[in-house]
Amino acid sequence: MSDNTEYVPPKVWTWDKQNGGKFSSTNRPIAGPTHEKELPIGEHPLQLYSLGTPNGVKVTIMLEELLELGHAGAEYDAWYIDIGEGDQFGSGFVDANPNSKIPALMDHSMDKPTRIFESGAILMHLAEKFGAFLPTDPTARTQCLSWLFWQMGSAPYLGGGFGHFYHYAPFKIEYAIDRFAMETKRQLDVLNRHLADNRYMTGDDYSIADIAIWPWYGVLALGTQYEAGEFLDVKSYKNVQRWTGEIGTRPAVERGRMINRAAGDDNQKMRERHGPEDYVGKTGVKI
Ligand SMILES: N[C@@H](CCC(=O)N[C@@H](CS)C(=O)NCC(=O)O)C(=O)O
Repeated sequence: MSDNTEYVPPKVWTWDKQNGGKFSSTNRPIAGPTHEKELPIGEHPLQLYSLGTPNGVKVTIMLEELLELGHAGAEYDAWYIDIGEGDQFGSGFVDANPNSKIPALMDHSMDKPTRIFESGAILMHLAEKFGAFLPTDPTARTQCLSWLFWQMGSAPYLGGGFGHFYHYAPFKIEYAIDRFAMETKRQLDVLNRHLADNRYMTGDDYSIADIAIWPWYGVLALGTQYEAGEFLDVKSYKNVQRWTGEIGTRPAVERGRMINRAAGDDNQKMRERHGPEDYVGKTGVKI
């Protein structure tokens, strides 16, 4: 292993320089708004402020799944939050999520407009509101919530750990890549073993556990995330591959993945979403 011993941390860390990484122009060590900016509000009760990243896509897949089931009350407006430009630090967004991270949901159908932040909390809120994708049987429910919270705790090692140091960091640090590749592969093996005996994360029924895990680990298994498919040998996780393929072809998943995306093929992305008519002309979309 290469030896990287040049840096000696000072007694007290201070924010006196940018670290040169991809997110260095917006990352900062303090919370709160940097500027005044109200959030737009559309006509539907559910207003989503998000971006087409794995954490954002969890929520758009959930909303599309609810619409697919016929829950008209799940109609929503999805607004584009450009985290590269610092939109998450606008005053309106900070009111919706004091943690300044997408996704944030405002539910205007409650007694008073209510903010929900953290993608896991948003999935639970929607599942309970519409009585869908969260088992009611107490045993199945605990399993579903265990996997949901597993995702919340695990994905930062994949994204903030492996993805950051393998893909985004301005230089490669062998120690960091080894540490997080090891943990990411361990997590893939956790999923692979579980999916050997379970069609979905909670057994026979598709649930918010799958909806939370797929945008991270399913997309990783497709091989494109962080351009790390070969490096992590994702094809060897056969049960994850089977589950990834099955979920990836669900119409709601195909639609949910397009929303709040700015990059890529025009036929497979939309910056904002305000109604089903927005999908007209998009490749492969079934409404
Ligand atoms: N635990 C949060 C994580 C949300 C998160 O990390 N969002 C990222 C994009 S995927 C973000 O908004 N980053 C902006 C920033 O850190 O300034 C959740 O699940 O909602």
